[in-house]
Amino acid sequence: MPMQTVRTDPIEGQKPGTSGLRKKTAVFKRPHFLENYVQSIFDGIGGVGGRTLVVGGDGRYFNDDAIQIILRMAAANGAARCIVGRGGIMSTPAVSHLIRLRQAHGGLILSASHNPGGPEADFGLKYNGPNGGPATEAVTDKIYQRTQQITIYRITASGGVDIDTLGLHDHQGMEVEIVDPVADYVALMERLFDFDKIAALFAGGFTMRFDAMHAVTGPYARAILEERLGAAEGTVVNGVPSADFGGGHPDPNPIWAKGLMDVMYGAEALDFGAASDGDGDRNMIVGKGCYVTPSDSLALLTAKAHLAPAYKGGLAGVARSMPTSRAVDHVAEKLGIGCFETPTGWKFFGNLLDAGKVTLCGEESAGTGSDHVREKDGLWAVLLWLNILAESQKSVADLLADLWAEHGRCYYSRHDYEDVEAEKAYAMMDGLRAKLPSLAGSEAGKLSVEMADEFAYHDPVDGSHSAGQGIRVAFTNGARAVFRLSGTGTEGATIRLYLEQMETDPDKLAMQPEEALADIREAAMQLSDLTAMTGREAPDVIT
Ligand code: VG1
Ligand code: CO
Repeated sequence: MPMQTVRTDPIEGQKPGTSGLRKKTAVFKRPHFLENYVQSIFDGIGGVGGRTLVVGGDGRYFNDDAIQIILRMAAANGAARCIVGRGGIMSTPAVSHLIRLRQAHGGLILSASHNPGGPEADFGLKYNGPNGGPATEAVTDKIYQRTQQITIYRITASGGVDIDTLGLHDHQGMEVEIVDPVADYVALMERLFDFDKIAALFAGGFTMRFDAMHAVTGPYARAILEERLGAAEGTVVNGVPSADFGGGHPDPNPIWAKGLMDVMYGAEALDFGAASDGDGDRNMIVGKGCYVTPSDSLALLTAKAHLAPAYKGGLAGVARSMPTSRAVDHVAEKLGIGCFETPTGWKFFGNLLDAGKVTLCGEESAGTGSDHVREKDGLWAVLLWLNILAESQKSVADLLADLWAEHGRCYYSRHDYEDVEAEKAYAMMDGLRAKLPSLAGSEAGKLSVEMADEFAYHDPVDGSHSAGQGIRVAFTNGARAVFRLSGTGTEGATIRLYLEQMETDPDKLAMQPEEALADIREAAMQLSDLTAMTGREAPDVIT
């Protein structure tokens, strides 16, 4: 078999503890860079000989070329089969589902998620394991070790695979199966939700817009919302995956999905709006004149999931990432189910889902999901919302008002300070860390600190320990501030400051979030000395 073993040098690998590797596209295109990382993944997971892998990406620039390299390397490393989405397209949740459905050994997802794409922007690659979820800490550590030691990689000498034609192909002894990336996913959604009820909602004149942000969910959303559920043609906008996402950030939040926000807050507002990110695992939900924070969305879905067939028997428990607001905690308590607080990132949810301890999970960054796959799932969240809207016959605003009346309202906002000089960001975090032991009982602005610590997680399923997962400061009035550094950026450091204020006074449930969060913001700025430490007066992005 024509095969090459190429000598190479170690690469700047993924940071330990992160899932996947994100870099500037130009870095990924450097000679041997992608190859080194792919070989490190193959070595880190104990080889791919005789195994089946799922491969797909979000369609960003370099997707096609990268898939060809991965297929040639999988063949040279002795893989039995690669299952590839037609045209190289597959959303992250669809990959997760296919790994499980086909009992594959794992999957490679080509995406930098919500980061922009194109020759000047970002590219990424992540490995998901046999349960369909992001690689565990132990596996990512092994992959990282390999990136530091690698000396050779294996690749077939030449030839490409036609990834646009459905069916079985051969690539130098390895089977390449090209599948419709949408079909199996649609079948799964159909099993979870009451499609007839949702179709009846649309037939009754319910209007919506789904903004696919020129990313991977376009084909999925068209197939489900327009073709299957009968939503009006044109419901899905920006529905064709483009190599640079139309020049934008495929990040479903009020800043980057401003067009959708303008419609939903305008004179011609529709009943429901939603958006998804680059690789289809995130969601944004907005009602008529009513943006739903991801933390509130998780709380509402937890309260109402029983209205959808898949969850009618109730939930085993819920989990949220630490910076996600505590809104869901109150719902879980009333329901009498477990509520877990995990570090940021989906891999921690995987263990809880596998162990049957939780059914729903969510993050403040607009990721929500359930035990149907081992990833967050943007369209799934949209469909669960639609199922709840169809069953309850209430508007988004009414559902939220009910939630707040019953459980209180957790005002919430995330402030991102992007591309901060890394040393300055670390120094600010170090400064806060040093203060932690003496904070409880002290005053900050108008507030008093109740508790302050650096979050560490002990995994109740596999016993692993993850330290240094963000600094949290809780105040006596129900406010909380969390500081952490992003693990997904490709330039400098991004400081994320998460602010929340629980409010149960019925007269204070309709404030502007900025107003409700003014005191906690002031306290957080004072405690961290952020402006003096970083030179930043204001955040770059507020969501
Ligand atoms: C961000 C989000 C986090 C999410 C991660 C991956 O991480 O805050 O909640 O799990 O992206 O999401 P960070 O470290 O930059 O805060 V995705 O949609 O990129 O797979
Ligand atoms: Co994503």
